[in-house]
Amino acid sequence: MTYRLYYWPGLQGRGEFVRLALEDAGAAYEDVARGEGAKAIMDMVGSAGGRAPFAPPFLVDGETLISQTANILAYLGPRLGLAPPDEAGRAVAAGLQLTLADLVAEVHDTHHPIASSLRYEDQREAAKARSGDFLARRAPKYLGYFEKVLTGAGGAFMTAGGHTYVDLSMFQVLEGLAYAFPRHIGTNEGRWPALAALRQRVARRPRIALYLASERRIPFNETGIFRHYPELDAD
Ligand SMILES: N[C@@H](CCC(=O)N[C@@H](CS)C(=O)NCC(=O)O)C(=O)O
Repeated sequence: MTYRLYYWPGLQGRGEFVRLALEDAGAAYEDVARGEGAKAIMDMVGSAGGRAPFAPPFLVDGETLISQTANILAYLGPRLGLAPPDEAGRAVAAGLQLTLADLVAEVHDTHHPIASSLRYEDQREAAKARSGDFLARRAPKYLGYFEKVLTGAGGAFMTAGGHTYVDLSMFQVLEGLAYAFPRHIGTNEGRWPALAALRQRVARRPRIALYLASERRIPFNETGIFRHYPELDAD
């Protein structure tokens, strides 16, 4: 069965968390809107009636339509061999993924603190204030937390017992932060050595390394969640 992933074409965005899981597992999937355009998303939403998702990403698996990034990963994890084997472990993984989703939402708000519907240029001053607080307080709080989780789980994986979709998402967040805030991450990454090692470990996974070097990996850009605006970066 080929999974059908629906996400805006041209950006990594939240769709990337799902792509990384599918790629790491070597799963057959179609990145529908990259082939058919964004209209495919609208068409699917329009035809789904009461099952319509609020926003992409969403995944279609046969007759099943699943929305919300963390929920998609909770669904895919066991099917792709990327989840803890027991229910309690899967609940822990889901909690971590939802915490990553909270962080991702805060990253989005560094460049769009007032409204998603406004251009960045129209909220630049507020974005500077928001980014300053994010880098001074929120990013270290989240990263310090994930470092503690990682070391508490043995240092190699985010959940005890092995590699899961949470490791892939953690990798993506670290990559994204390094893209968006290179000065800040460059100055501070020594504070989170276990996370730095996880980032390298995931990048070296054979299917991930191939994916990252392929055209399927859309480069980070200023339409995604992790955007590089030099004026928002700080030591
Ligand atoms: N909590 C949702 C957020 C989904 C979301 O915000 N999707 C964005 C693209 S990354 C979108 O298209 N939003 C449209 C909207 O909120 O109106 C998730 O994690 O999947």
